Amino acid sequence: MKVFFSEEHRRHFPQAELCGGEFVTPFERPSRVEYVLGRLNEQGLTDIVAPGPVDMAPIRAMCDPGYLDFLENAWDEWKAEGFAGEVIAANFPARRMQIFRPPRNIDGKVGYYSLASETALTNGTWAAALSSAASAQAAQAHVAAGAKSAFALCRPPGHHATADMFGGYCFLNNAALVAEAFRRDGAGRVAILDIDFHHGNGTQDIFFGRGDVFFASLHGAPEDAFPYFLGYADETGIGTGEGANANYPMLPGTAYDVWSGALDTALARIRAFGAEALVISLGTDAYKDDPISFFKLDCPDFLDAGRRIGSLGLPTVFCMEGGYAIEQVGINAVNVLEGFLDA
Ligand code: 6XA
Ligand code: ZN
Repeated sequence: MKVFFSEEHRRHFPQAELCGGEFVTPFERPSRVEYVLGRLNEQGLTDIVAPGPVDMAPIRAMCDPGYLDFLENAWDEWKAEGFAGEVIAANFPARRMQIFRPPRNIDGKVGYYSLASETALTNGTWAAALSSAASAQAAQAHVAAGAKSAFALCRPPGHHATADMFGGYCFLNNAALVAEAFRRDGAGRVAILDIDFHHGNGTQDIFFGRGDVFFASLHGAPEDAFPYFLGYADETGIGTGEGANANYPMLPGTAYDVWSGALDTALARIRAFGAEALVISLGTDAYKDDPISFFKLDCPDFLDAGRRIGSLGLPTVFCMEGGYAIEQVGINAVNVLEGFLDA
């Protein structure tokens, strides 16, 4: 399996994450990918290449122009305002406020264009987000050209990003870009399966009204887990998208016996949907020792999950999402890939 990866990810390395009322070193940090690269090499998955330049047209087609302009210029505007720290949202359009009027001031704009305040934006964030999207685009192009699968080692991740909001460490929705690219390349129906611990609210939001892209997510129940305000089982799609969204929220302490049941149900739905291509949002934070999650999957479970995904026999692009148990992020991510290849 070919791997697409850009060193440009290093340009996104905020010093601060707001967590539990403190500023901590972000869980989503550059060293995560070193562990994945190390494990890929250890296991002989050594065909690792840098993507070509990002293709902006699909990003512009997916995202709100004001949002892209914000991402590109936020750092400069923040500095011009005289703020000393990193770009962090502190003000949000809440219930019964003007939720569709972007303010002029950057302090207001950052809240308008975000869904949470843990994620800081820095000088190199835009470049890193574009390089992450470029890896996803290159992986998709590789599979569209005939390869059976590819791994986009994306950083920063993407599944929380909507067409007009960042948050949950995500800026551009890589998995959604891959799904749209498959559609453009002629796949009539595409499925996205999100196995990250957190609900893929961004991906769901982008395709909620669409019947051609099926979205399924296995995640911590929204009553208990970030992003808290989306991811319930009764969110099934709207309009022509009705029936093309499937959420599998699960409770604290969920282990592989229950999780794999949800996986099998999601895979059966994808098969029944008639997907011609598959995108996997590959987070490994369902792992038992993940510092910010509450599922109980163990390393071999990721291998088995990969096998089950591989049994669909679909052209597949894996996009890296979360996973913060730093020593195991590589083992678990690569286990999914090896299981898939083994199926
Ligand atoms: C913020 C938690 C963000 C989780 C981001 C993530 N308190 N998403 O891993 O998959
Ligand atoms: Zn996650």
